[in-house]
Parts: sequence; C-alpha cells; structure tokens
Amino acid sequence: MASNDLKPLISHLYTADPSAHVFNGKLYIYPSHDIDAAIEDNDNGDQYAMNDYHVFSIEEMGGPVVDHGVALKAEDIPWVSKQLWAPDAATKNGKYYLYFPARDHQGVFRIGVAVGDKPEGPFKPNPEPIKGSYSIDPAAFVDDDGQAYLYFGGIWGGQLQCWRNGTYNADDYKTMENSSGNALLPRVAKLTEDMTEFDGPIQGVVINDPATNQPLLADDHDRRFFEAAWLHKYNGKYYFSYSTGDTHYLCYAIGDSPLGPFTYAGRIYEPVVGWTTHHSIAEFKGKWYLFHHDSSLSNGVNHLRSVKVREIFYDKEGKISTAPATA
Ligand code: FUB
Repeated sequence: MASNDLKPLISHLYTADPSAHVFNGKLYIYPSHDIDAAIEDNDNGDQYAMNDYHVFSIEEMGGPVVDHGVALKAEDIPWVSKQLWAPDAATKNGKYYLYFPARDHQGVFRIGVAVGDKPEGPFKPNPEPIKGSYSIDPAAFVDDDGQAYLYFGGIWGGQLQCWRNGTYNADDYKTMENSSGNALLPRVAKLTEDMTEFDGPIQGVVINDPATNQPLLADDHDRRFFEAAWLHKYNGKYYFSYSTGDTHYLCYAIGDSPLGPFTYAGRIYEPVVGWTTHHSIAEFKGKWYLFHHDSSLSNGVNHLRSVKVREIFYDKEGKISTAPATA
C-alpha cells in the first residue's frame, strides 16, 4: 500500500482524478468532483455520479489551495446525460480548453470540450462531443512544437472494450476486457489547431514489454493499461503513465514520440485506500510532483476521494521514484 500519511490538498469537497498543469506560473488542478449519490458500488462505475467541475489553484506548493468554484456543470452541456468523470485541461492560442468524459443520452461515454478565457474558467461547452470520441479519461498534451494530442480510454465501466473495431458494439461491454492475446490499447489522437476536434485517425498507444519488445498481454493485470492516461515529457523523452485498475498500481512507460510506442518502465505508486487510483505528473518551480487521490478522508468509500500530492524524483536513467536518489 502507498503511504497514506499525506494530508488531502482539498478537504471541503471530495475531489479525485487530479490533472495538474502550470499556467502563467501558477499551478492549476482540474479534478473530478465526487459526490454521494447513494448508488451502490458496481463494476460499471454507476456510483461515480459526478455532475460538475471545480478548478483549484496553488501559488506555492504547501500554500493555500484556492477553490475557484464551479467551472462547468452537466446541466449546461446539451449532449450529456450523466457522470462527469476525470477531466483535463490545456492552453493554446490564448484560450483554455477543458476536456471531459460523460455519458451521452444513449449511455455511451464520449469526450467533450469546453472553452474559456482563463485557466480557472468558466468554460463554455461545445454543443456536441468531439467527433469520433469515445470512452473516458482524456489527457491533453501540447508538445514543444505546438502540436496537441489527446490520450483517452478506460476498460470495464469506461467502455473501451466496446470500441475494439472503431465502432461501438454494446455487446462487447460484458467481456470487460480482452481475456487473452494483447491487452486493449489506450488511445491517442492529434488535436486540430483550434483544439476542439481530432485531427487525423485515433491510434492505439502501444506499451511494449521490455523483455520481448512486444505489446503487454491482456492477462498481465499488474502492468496492462486500465484507465487514467497521462503524458508528460522529461529530458526529451515521453512518459506515458496510467492505472492498472483492478490491481491498483500507477505504472509508466517511456517512448521517443508522443504517439509511441512506449516501453514499460515500472511502477510509480502502490495501491491506495479505495478502489481507483488516478494521477497526473507536473513540474512546478523546478520540482516534479505526483498528484493522485485516495479514499482515506471518507474512511475508504470508493467514490468519495481526496486529491493529494507528493514530490517525485528521477534517477540518472530517467526512472521515476517517490524517494530521492541516494547516490
Ligand atoms: O472518477 C471516475 C473514474 O474513476 C475515472 O474516470 C477513473 O479514472 C477512475 O478514477
């Protein structure tokens, strides 16, 4: 189990799935806003019944966390029926973009985008989801050359298994994930210059086993992708990190291109209190941080989570550790 001694960053609300970015020298956190809708836990994730987003900011690590209030709510998004799950944000062309997954009126998860003039919002949602989008957990990455990418996907309740062939097949929901062969791949697509549509095809994000240089297998539950994609860049390399879901690890893989392939590189974090684990990684004022959540504040209620942060470190080979290198 990961250390649970960290204090939640936010304790007046339940928050989860923190996506952290530095905009204009300030650290912003875009989390899910957990609520108790009195729905019993199931593998479909119905208990995660969130219906708005708050944005938070921090001037100095360890200093006060400012809640900027509601930045977007479900009732203002025409295509959404329910479940505003893990969001992310990006900036380009002087605008700020909030990417979010939710179920449409047919119960299918799609990814929407909302646009604002300030990092904290408010954000105005586009009336339709991103064309061709599906599943959950969008994570945006803008490379140094200005090209933006959106990573996404989540199996089980996140419905990625319904999109094996690029079109929605509701019957595939019950298989939850591949039972043999290669693991289901997270997805990535380039974003258009205006950041609101996919530019080109959706591609699978290949995570290779370093021992075989072949994709990770479906039965490798300790290492295969489940949900919570995140992409960051360190020393010219691309780090793709994610949750292994039912084995509750945060893992990462390293590659030479934002489109992959990536090579599995290890675990960042051990299981926390609560079923889900979901994170982001950001550099702020010269230090690197892992933002994540656990359910310790709610005494273990899976859908009532709290965002936490801890510093992380890289060794000489670029491997990530939660402890400083000793030599
Ligand atoms: O918060 C709802 C879902 O739980 C997220 O989309 C997943 O990543 C998991 O944290």
